[in-house]
Amino acid sequence: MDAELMTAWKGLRVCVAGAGLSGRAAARVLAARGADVTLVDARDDEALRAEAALPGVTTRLGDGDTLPPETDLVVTSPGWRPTAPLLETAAKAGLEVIGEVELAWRLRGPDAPPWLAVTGTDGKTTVVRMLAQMLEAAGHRTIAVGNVGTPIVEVVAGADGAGPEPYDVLAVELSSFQLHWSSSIRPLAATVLNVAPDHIDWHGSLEEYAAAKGKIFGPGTLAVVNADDEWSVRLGERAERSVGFTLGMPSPGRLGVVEDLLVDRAFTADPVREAAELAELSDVRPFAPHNVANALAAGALARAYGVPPEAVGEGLRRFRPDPHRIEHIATVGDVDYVNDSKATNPHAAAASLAAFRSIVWIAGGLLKGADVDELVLSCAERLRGVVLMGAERGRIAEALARHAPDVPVVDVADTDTGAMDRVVTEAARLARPGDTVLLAPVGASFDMFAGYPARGEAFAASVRRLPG
Ligand code: UMA
Repeated sequence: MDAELMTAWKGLRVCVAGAGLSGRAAARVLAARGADVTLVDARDDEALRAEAALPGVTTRLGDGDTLPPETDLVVTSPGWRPTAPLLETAAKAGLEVIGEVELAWRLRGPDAPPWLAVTGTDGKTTVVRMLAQMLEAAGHRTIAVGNVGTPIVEVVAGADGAGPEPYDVLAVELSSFQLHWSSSIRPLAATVLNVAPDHIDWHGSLEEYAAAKGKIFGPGTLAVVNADDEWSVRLGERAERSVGFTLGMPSPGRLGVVEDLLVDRAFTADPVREAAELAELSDVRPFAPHNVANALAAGALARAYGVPPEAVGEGLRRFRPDPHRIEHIATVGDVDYVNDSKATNPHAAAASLAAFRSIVWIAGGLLKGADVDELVLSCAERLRGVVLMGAERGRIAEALARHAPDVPVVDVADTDTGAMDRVVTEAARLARPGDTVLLAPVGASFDMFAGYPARGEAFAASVRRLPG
């Protein structure tokens, strides 16, 4: 590790806001560099006290609002809104506020691996995981990090002096929150997969949300643009260099689909005359149009790093989709039960609803400020019925009353542990042979569950309890 980098943080008084995954990783790394770290969280309970007890770190739990006196720098967790009192106090005092991703970038040494970065409303986690498989298939040492679950600062700092750098390249998932708090990152190549309304309550408007995503294109970054998504194109226009991907026939400079093949006309020696075959459409799992776009985005980033076409295809075949994403649970009485608990915004739910012909739709949860009218309009004709659950189900009910007044709607107000059983029983009652009962909630799960995986598991368990 660079001596200058090791000393730059010594004695610096840093307030780390948030003692979750991201904050604890930042605090640990900063303390190891000799910074004077205070880790702050509004929460205070035994579990957090145990998790936040880190060597060389002062913790202050139970007060997330007050900025510790004599702070030089604030490193915030992604979930903290810019309007949080502590962050507003810091901003008023002229202090710099950065996120853990920005911190990771600043901690990179001269031999640090480059970043291939992914953001977008939907598909981010799938794309970094596909990308990691493609890179590995080409023999590169890599890991999927960031919003996918492993704080990037942990990985970047892991290389500190001790032994050789363990990775050649990182597949980095970045959320709009993380990008909001980043200012100097320069991925080698990066993509904005798509932008649709989500997290509006955090960012204030769709424009602000999109602008945060656009920060992924640092100076010199090769922008990988989704030619079929208006926002992705618009944000890519600001980048110095770009290539595109599309579900249609690719023109030179793009990856796309020709008959049943995924092809590359951007990274070949002569994109005007030459196309490279990357994979077959049937290599994309689960097979749905939006997932073909994901595969093309991952392929473009891999190709930008020099992965050969065959390894892109091999990586795609090795990729195993996560549960809770258009996951087929069971067929009961000729009705398919599908779990897409991960569909936590209208854009993701629309992609999911577009994949089935006749649907009993299970929806509800926390809508995060999103509007659902357009979504309901787009699927109204294919709805056999709807079962609503969770905190903001009333808003979905209103949209259904406006745009699909003839579709039967069952409202389940329960929030106890048996609620999902009642939801699934009602859905089974509405379904006819050949239908799909689809959990594509639109809303986040935290009103009733610990997260979308817990909601998906509850759904799967209830389906398995159905008679027959
Ligand atoms: N807190 C306060 N005051 C506040 C807000 C939060 O004290 O005003 C505290 C909470 O009590 C909690 C901590 O801050 O203890 C939470 O921090 P956080 O919500 O930022 O979550 P982390 O555990 O640090 O996890 C974060 C990401 N979470 C969010 O962006 C909300 C994780 O993404 C990510 O995997 C992790 O860092 C590692 O990089 C999760 C996520 O939901 C999966 N992401 C959103 C998404 O994908 O839609 C963006």
